[in-house]
Amino acid sequence: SPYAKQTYSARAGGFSNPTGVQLLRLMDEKKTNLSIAADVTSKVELLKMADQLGPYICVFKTHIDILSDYDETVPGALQALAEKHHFLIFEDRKFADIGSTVKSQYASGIYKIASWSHITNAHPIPGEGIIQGLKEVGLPLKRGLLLLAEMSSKGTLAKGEYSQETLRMAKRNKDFVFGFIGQRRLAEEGAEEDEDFLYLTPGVSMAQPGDSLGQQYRSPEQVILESKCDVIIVGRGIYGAADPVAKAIEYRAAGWNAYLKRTQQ
Ligand code: 5FU
Repeated sequence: SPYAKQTYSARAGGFSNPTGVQLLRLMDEKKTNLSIAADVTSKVELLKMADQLGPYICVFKTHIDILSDYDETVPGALQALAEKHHFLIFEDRKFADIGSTVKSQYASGIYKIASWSHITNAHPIPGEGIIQGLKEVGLPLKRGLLLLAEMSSKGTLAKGEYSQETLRMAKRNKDFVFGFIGQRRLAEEGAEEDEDFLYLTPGVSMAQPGDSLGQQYRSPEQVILESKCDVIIVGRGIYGAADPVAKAIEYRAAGWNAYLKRTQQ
């Protein structure tokens, strides 16, 4: 891939979505390609994690609907920490319905995701209307969307032609879609990679091969160097450790060194 050899900030010019551009620049400025998957169930723990790990990450990934004590102070508090530590918020909502329904799910309900989350994601399974619907809400707010091209879990159906069509859908919607959740950089069958996207990759651990529920882990080097993805997403490998800050520093260094090697800076 010609893009994988370039620095993040040098690639920013090839992106039209403002959130994608912002993320690429912020990674080089902060020297981090680490995202934390903040899968905790209390708002105090969530905000503590954002404040403690904020200096080391580019993206703070949430599952807001697992909080058992969510209230409307949470988005404002998260946004303030995002400003303080210069990271982007990614609500890993995995929308998967028709365009008309996801519009309401994105803008409304209890969580009003579009109002506070810079990035969200969607399964391409319903077809392109899902992008259209989310775009009508998200683009006026300068938000960005990731499509789930592949998953980290055992037996995933998102592979082969499904992933290829996901790439084509993204190419037709570059104003809003700036990248993928995936396990490797994608190129169209038999063709050189002709358009740049960001690849954010979950299923990263330096300690475990997987969990008991089908999660499969790879190392930061495998993800960034071999598979040429851009951002490592780490959950239990960091917040499950005795000292999460020390672990975040380790993962950040591993991810960043792999990127330096890849770009040979
Ligand atoms: F799209 C995906 C995927 O393919 N695999 C994932 O693991 C998303 N995830 C999320 O990344 C998942 O919902 C968790 O929030 C996180 C991985 O957490 P872990 O603790 O590092 O396994």
